Amino acid sequence: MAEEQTPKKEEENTSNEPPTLTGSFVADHGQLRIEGTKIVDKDGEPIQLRGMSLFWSQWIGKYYTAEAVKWLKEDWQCNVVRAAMGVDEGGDAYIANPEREKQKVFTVIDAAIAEGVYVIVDWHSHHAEDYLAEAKAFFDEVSKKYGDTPNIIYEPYNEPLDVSWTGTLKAYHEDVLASIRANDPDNIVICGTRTWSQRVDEVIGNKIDDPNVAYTLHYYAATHKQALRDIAQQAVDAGVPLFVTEYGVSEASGDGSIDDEEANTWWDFLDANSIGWCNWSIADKEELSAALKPGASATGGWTLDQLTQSGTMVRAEIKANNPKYSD
Ligand code: IDC
Repeated sequence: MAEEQTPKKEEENTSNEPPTLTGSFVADHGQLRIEGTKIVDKDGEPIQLRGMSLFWSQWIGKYYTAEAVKWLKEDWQCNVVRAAMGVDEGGDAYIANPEREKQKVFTVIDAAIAEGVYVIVDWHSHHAEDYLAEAKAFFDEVSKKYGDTPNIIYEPYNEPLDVSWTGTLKAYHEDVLASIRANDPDNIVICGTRTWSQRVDEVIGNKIDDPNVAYTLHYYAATHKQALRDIAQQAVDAGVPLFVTEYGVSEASGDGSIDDEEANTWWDFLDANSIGWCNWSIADKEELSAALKPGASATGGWTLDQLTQSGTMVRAEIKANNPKYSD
């Protein structure tokens, strides 16, 4: 499997290249919903989204541009992007500067709609239960503004720490979900679980009562391996729909080392279960999980030598699997 999945170099990839489609991915697939453990499109066909997560908006917000999203769709063939809006970290994120951070997210959403790709709106916090009122107001506004487009996917809590699902997290998600559902009856909401969104098994028998809720599984391939896949498989087997809104091919620190073999084992696992994903991250920070080398332009147009090892691997994986649409 891993061999088959290794994408060919671009210049060699001529005869097997899938045809270039016209229109856009969202024009073709439209309103998404959850059926069983899978995300299906407007025709009930399972679809697997693959794309990129942007970095914490307050720290590397420069890639929250229409041009970067356009490049990710055209050159990388992403069919989903994730806006990771920093909430509380560092003292200068959404809580301190709501208008500024919100506008970055709106820019990305507008671009995703224009490009016909799906967009995950992520409340990027490790302490979201401390900001429930702010989360409700934010998701109320986003769902009022964009809830009638099929592009939007909501992620109300990036990564809870050691917080109980039954005691705290489920209620948090239900509260935010109610704000969303008042405006948007059907778009998918993806909920985080305990221990950096790894304990999807704790949802078994205790799912949120809404047909279009999925649960986030986060992994970093050089740290999290078969034991975490076993947890994920257990959840899927028990009927819990999963989406990997964030993963890295590096260690969980976002740096350290890259594990190419585990990265491929994870991709095979996700493909086998039709689980969509976004990779961490579109950033030009000097760390191994960053896709771009320092100084890469805020408006896309990245040459292959401006991509890091991770960026090169992930772009190839996306291009080998996602359909290509013309400009
Ligand atoms: C990391 C960044 C790193 C930054 C750190 C701050 O890569 O540069 O210093 O955040 O906390 C996650 C988080 C994500 C992390 C990433 C890598 O969702 O915010 O980004 N990671 O550590 N969960 C597991 C790993």
